Amino acid sequence: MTKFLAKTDISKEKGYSYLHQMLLIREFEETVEKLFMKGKIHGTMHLCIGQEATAVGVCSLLNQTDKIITNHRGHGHSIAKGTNVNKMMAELLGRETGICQGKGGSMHIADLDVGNLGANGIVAAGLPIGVGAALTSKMKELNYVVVCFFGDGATNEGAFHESLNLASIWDLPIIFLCENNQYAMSGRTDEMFNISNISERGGSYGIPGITIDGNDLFEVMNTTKEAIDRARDGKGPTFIEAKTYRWKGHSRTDARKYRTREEENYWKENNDPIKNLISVLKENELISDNEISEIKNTVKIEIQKALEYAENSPEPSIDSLENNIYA
Ligand SMILES: Cc1ncc(C[n+]2csc(CCOP(=O)(O)OP(=O)(O)O)c2C)c(N)n1
Ligand SMILES: [Mg+2]
Repeated sequence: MTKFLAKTDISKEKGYSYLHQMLLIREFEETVEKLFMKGKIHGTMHLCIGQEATAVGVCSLLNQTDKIITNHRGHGHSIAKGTNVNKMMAELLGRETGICQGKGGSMHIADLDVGNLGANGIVAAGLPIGVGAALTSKMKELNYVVVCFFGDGATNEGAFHESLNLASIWDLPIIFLCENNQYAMSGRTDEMFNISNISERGGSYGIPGITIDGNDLFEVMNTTKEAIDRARDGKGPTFIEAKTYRWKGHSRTDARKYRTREEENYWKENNDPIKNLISVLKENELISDNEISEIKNTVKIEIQKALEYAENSPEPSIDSLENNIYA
């Protein structure tokens, strides 16, 4: 799928900032993967390498008071919504300075100060929570919108269907953002669905559904912008299916026997969201090779500093073991 991206009229500063955010996410993910392989991070983790355009495209359009809720593959969404990378790194390394005091780990990163309602390890469980947050916004007239990120696999769960229906009948200010990365663990979407576009499911609930190239930052932004406007105008939810590709295995120890290396390379070479953005910025003379190298160096330093911050932080004390436990 070689893509030709349309000309855009974004400013140089904005282009620079989108690229910075996308490279920051990739550098974060590549770094935590290495740390994981060295045994420095416990539990499991799900990397979003190859899916950076959805996170950045959507979150760059949200205000601080708008909310996101994410799933198990949520590092990129959190970074794009403004969660501090030092605190995220400390969380992954189980340190007291982590965003959840080092007790939550990769699948529980939440940061209410920036409107990040958090990740969730239960597939599709974020959707009803997002619907609840959107209902609060409507009932209390808080005027924030909610974006709920989830995967293709989540759309075969009951919670997905219940959530879309409720959001629709109540005209809630929510955007359902499905990152269709072609796989749910080892299950290919073409084996798990008898429809070619999951967005068709929106129609069953009276919700506009649209399928887009999730690796094209500008397509993500244009579509999300319309959905946000609809939500803010009280016109209810939108269901966006962003087609993308999960570059890495599902989680830590996945040998990826269910797909070929050729398929992976095809996506990396032909539809890498970062390469796509760079080509648009260059086509429009909004960035030079020197500036790209400068951003790459900056993100390396930022993530290196995050790692130093985490490694120099203490582990949670035994005394804090029972803090924040409610049941
Ligand atoms: C209710 C539930 N069922 C199964 C699992 C195990 N599980 C974790 S992630 C995952 C696949 C999810 O696929 P998708 O929603 O497409 O997200 P992706 O991993 O591709 O980002 C499964 C089955 C779970 N965590 N929760
Ligand atoms: Mg998936």
